[in-house]
Amino acid sequence: MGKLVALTLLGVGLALIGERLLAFSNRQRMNVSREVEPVEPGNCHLIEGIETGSEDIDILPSGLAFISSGLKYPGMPSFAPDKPGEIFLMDLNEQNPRAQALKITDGFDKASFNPHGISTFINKDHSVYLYVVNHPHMKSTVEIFKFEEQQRSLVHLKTIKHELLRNVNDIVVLGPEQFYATRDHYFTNFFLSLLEMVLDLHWTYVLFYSPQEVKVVAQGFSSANGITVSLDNKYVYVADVFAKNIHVMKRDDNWGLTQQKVIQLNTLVDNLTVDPATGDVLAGCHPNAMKLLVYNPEDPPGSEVLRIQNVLSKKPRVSTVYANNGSVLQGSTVASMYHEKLLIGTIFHGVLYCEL
Ligand SMILES: *[C@@H]1O[C@H](CO)[C@@H](O)[C@H](O)[C@H]1NC(C)=O
Ligand SMILES: *[C@@H]1O[C@H](CO)[C@@H](O)[C@H](O)[C@H]1NC(C)=O
Ligand SMILES: CC(=O)N[C@H]1CO[C@H](CO)[C@@H](O)[C@@H]1O
Ligand SMILES: [Ca+2]
Ligand SMILES: [Ca+2]
Repeated sequence: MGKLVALTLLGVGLALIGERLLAFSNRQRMNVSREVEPVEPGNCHLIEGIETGSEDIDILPSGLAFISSGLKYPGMPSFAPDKPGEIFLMDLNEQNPRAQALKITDGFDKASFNPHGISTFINKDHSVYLYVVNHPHMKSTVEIFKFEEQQRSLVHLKTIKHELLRNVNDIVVLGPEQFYATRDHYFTNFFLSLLEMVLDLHWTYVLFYSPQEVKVVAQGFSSANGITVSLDNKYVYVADVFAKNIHVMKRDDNWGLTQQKVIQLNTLVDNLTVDPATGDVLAGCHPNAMKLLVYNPEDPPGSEVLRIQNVLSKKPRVSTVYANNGSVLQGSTVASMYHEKLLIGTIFHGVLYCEL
């Protein structure tokens, strides 16, 4: 009898998985058939020297931009699977900004460097720290570097590991060794994580980390991805890529987060940044995620950047800043502004520079 029940349950389970697999493609959760209407703001060109991804970008108030490049991520294409990742620097004050790879000082395992989300933090004494989500051997750590501007180098200070810091996508640093991080899938095993995606389990979360305390502060995301804070540091914005939305959450004194609202979009939202001039949220998006999962150079994944104005109001306004079918830029993940200059990053392709 026990076996019969188990078999029945297994059958029901398999049927359920089949149904969800069908639903997955049918309901166009991945926006399978979506075509992209091109939108180009002003003058744009690809930056020379970055050809293997620019997954995350963070720009300092001074106009220096950090770009994380060379991500190797299960299920995603990579144009240089054997090349370690790098952090590039661009000075957006220059007439013709160029990208330069930052030297990383000895004592850090550069061969397995696999940088993902990044976040800068400026200390009271004006020192600049770069926090980098790293996936050495497909694990997740957070690396803390001190940025030496004169030497154009990164000095490795510390590796943070924690039981809850798994499958980390992005971080936003708010104090010395104090940050929020997103976990973008629950299972570490690739097959189980695919199953998780198909079943849409909503088991991912946002974590708060400090040396004293580590805790889950928001959960129930389909796939929590980009994370950033408002200019006044009072609100945290979290992109749920498969749910195609942005969660606006209010911070409390104990680093807890309370959801204020969800801004629903029609596209898969990846990384978020805030325009320092206006407070608007800029979202790097995947207009057609299936083209990312099944990569075809003849019909590559496109790129899309949205601007969300009046995020906290009843009616936030969403407009398209950039859109391309992949002929110029493939698989955008992030957009970051400095004055009238815009950088758009990608998972595995180039980085686009635009003067608006
Ligand atoms: C893309 O996804 C959204 C939300 O799921 C849906 O409303 C829209 O119809 C889809 N568009 C296409 C062209 O698949
Ligand atoms: C993308 O758009 C360009 C022009 O905007 C067009 O020439 C090209 O055929 C399009 N590519 C695909 C794959 O649709
Ligand atoms: C910094 C950051 O969150 N980057 C992410 C941008 O989106 C891509 C695609 O999901 C992620 O892989 C990156 O981690
Ligand atoms: Ca980031
Ligand atoms: Ca991301």
